[in-house]
This record gives sequence, structure tokens and C-alpha cells, in this order.
Amino acid sequence: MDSLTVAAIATPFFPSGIGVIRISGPDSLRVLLQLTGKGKEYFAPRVLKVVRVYARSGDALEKCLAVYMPAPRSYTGEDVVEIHCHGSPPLLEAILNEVVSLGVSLAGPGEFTKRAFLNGKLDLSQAEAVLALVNAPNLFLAKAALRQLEGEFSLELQALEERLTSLLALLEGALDFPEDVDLEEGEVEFTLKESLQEIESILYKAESGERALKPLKLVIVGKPNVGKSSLLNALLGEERAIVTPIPGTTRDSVEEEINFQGIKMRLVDTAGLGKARGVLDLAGQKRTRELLGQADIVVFVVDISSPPTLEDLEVLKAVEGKNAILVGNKHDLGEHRDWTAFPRAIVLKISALTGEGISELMKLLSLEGGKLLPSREELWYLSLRQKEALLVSRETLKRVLEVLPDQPPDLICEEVRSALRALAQLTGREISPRVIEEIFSRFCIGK
Ligand SMILES: Nc1nc2c(ncn2[C@@H]2O[C@H](COP(=O)(O)OP(=O)(O)OP(=O)(O)O)[C@@H](O)[C@H]2O)c(=O)[nH]1
Ligand SMILES: [Mg+2]
Repeated sequence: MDSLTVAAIATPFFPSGIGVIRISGPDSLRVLLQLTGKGKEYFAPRVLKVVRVYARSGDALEKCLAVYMPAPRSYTGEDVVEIHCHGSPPLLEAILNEVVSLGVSLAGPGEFTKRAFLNGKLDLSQAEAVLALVNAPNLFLAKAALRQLEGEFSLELQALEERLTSLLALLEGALDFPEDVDLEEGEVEFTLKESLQEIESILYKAESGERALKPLKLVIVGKPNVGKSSLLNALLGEERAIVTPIPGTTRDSVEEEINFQGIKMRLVDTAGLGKARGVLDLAGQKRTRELLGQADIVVFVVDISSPPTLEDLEVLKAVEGKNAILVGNKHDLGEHRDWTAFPRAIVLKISALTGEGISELMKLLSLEGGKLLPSREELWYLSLRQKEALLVSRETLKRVLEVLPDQPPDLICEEVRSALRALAQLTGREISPRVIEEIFSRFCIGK
């Protein structure tokens, strides 16, 4: 345990509802008593109490709430005090100055979480989950980070480590006492393969987490002049793309990001597909086909007020095998009966001009988008460092599996040991102080 007592403002430093000052270390209670003029018995552990905070001059600074959490049942595992004040930056600063004048040091970035790690309250993967949770850009990843913080990811790692550790013990035993320990045929290979699968599964979940960071790509296609650019503008609620009655207006793709009910999407308006009217058209259409290849969702737009044409059939062919929604635009101009015979059914009738059906389309798109995001159970939100450690252990196991039959046991032992060392980087059981400093320096002060 660190003998130094540290303090920091744990909340953002601007006018807000409340502001919290956190103090951790052996002097926490003494400082709280000196600040409030109360006796020890006033602060029952982990009970929020009303207090007045006094400057050393005797001036009352604040009437607020304070809580004392004695070691080891606190976030850091040390004696912790939290003072919940009004969220006034000058006031918070004045109280922090008082705390410092009572012999407390200022906490560095992530110092509270670092102490929690050093005191064994969290392993390193949990400590990093704190940072991931605070920085999570959406609810999907925040929930993943919370499950990591609660130790679900650590459990997966532990199972993996235990499997490899017993394999190592077995191999070492066979090395030391070849006549006593019988290595069963295929047992080593089986365990190595199983471990490799587990690592692959963790990496797959980490990649799902990365996918959840990226917006889904939603590509709007159709023959020229059906109203693709008008639809993009209607979905964005702004005049982003140029709209004219001239077919072939959009030559290059136009992209914009939007949030559909919590799901980030990148909307892409494209050049119309169909009869090319020159080199520019050709180039535009080539680009559209490329974009179709990257699409997560396709919105296939037709002009429902006039009959289907060969060009519409050509677009249909281009979106084959894609997750495409067929929408009939220009419904304000009527509905041509031939669309009932089109090989694909129109899902929604809309008008980019009047706004008819646009909110229904948005609902449908967020529903489709939701289906594409990985489910809660299939997601980890890992840092680059964590992923790299997993990749190192994967490569090590792959390497040893490739050459297994003709490998002397002592070499296999060495490889399994290095796979375990890579895994220990994740839990922090084997990690250099420099790496620890580097990890916590990415935290904010007060965390
Ligand atoms: N009446 C009516 N006109 C529309 C509607 N949507 C678009 N238009 C008109 O149709 C014409 C073409 O619209 P755009 O949005 O430029 O069509 P586009 O599909 O992007 O066309 P290209 O970029 O040339 O492929 C413009 O004159 C629009 O005002 C609609 O829902 N109803
Ligand atoms: Mg256009």
C-alpha cells in the first residue's frame, strides 16, 4: 500500500450539478475530520453524511455531503473519503487547496485506479475496462466495458491461463521424470488446439467490438433521376447533395454520417446506374459498384410514379445478394400498376419531396442496422495493447502446433511459457512498471 495520501477533483471542471473531491490514503479520515470539525464517530463507514467544510481560517466554505470508506472496502483498497460538493469550479479548487494544505498530495492521472490495481482490487484488464467504459463512444461498447470491469473478460483469460499452466506442469513433469509421467498421445496437441480456439474466440469478440466503433455503411442506389440525392437530403434533414431534374446530376459519391436512434450510419449517395451517357457517367457508375461492394445496407430507389424500365432491372441485378430495401419514391405523383409485376416487392412508398414515408424508412433502417451489430455476448472492447498481447499468444501457439510432432518437449515448454507470458500482460500479473505507468497515464485525473 502506498503511504502517501492523494486527492483530486474527480468530476469535470466546469459549472455542474455536483462536483466530487476524492481522497485516498492513510490520512483520508484525519483530513476529513479537520475539514469538517467533526469527530470520528460521526462518519459511519460508507454512509453519506451532511457536513460543513471549513477553511483553516475558520471560514465555512461549503455545506455538502461526505462519505468515509475505510480500507479495504473502497475503490482503491485504501481509506477513501469523497466530498460531494456543489459543482462550482472555484469552490472545488478552494476545497482541494485546503486538502493539500493539510498535507495531502495531488493525484496523478488514473492514480486511484492504479492504486486499486496495485492493491489487488482489480486486475489490469479490469483497470483498463474503467478507461474503456469512461471513453465508450456508444452504449454497446459501454456495456461491453462494464462486463469487462465486472471481471467477465478476466474469467475467460483465467480459464485459458489455467489450461496452459496445467499443460506446462505436465510437460515439465515429463521432462524431469520421464519414467513416472506418461504423456498421452495427442493430449498436448489437443490442449494447444483448444487454447488456440479460445484465443481466436476472444479476438473475434474484440474485432466485433471494433466493428461496433465504425458506422454502418448505407448506400443509396437506383437509376438516374429517381430521387436518390433528394432522399439523402431528406434523411439528413439538410440540403447536402445537389438535386436537379437532369439525369446524371450526381457523378461522384456524397457521404455523410448520421445517428439513427443510437446507431451510427454513414449515408452514401451514388451516381445513378444504367445507360452511361459518356466517360463521366461510366466513371461514376464504376464507383457506385465499388461502393455497393462495401455496403452494409443498400437502399434501392425507384420512381414508383412511372413504369419500371430495363435500367431498374439492371440495378436489381447489381444489388443481388446484398441486404437491399426497395423503396418507391415520387409516390406524390402516383403509383404505376406495373410495379406489382417487378421481380422484387417495394417495401415502402415514399416521397423525398413531401416527406411521406421518411420517418418509416428511418425506423426500418435503424431496425436493420440493429440486426447487423454484434450481440452483447459477442463483444469485447479491448485496447490495442490488449489485442497485441492476444495476437502474440496466438502466434506462439500456432507456431508450436505447426512443428509439434518433431519438437523436443523442452522447446514446447518454452513456447507455452512465452504464450503464458503474453497472456499475463493482460491481467497484469507479469508486467513492467514502465508499461503500468504508460497505461495509467491515459486516464484522466481523478479516475
Ligand atoms: N415529385 C417528386 N419529385 C421528386 C421526388 N424526389 C426527387 N424528385 C425530383 O426528381 C429530380 C431528380 O432528383 P435527384 O434527387 O437529383 O435524383 P437522383 O436520383 O439523385 O438523380 P441523379 O443524381 O441524376 O442520378 C429532381 O427534380 C427532384 O426534385 C419526389 O419524391 N417527388
Ligand atoms: Mg443524385
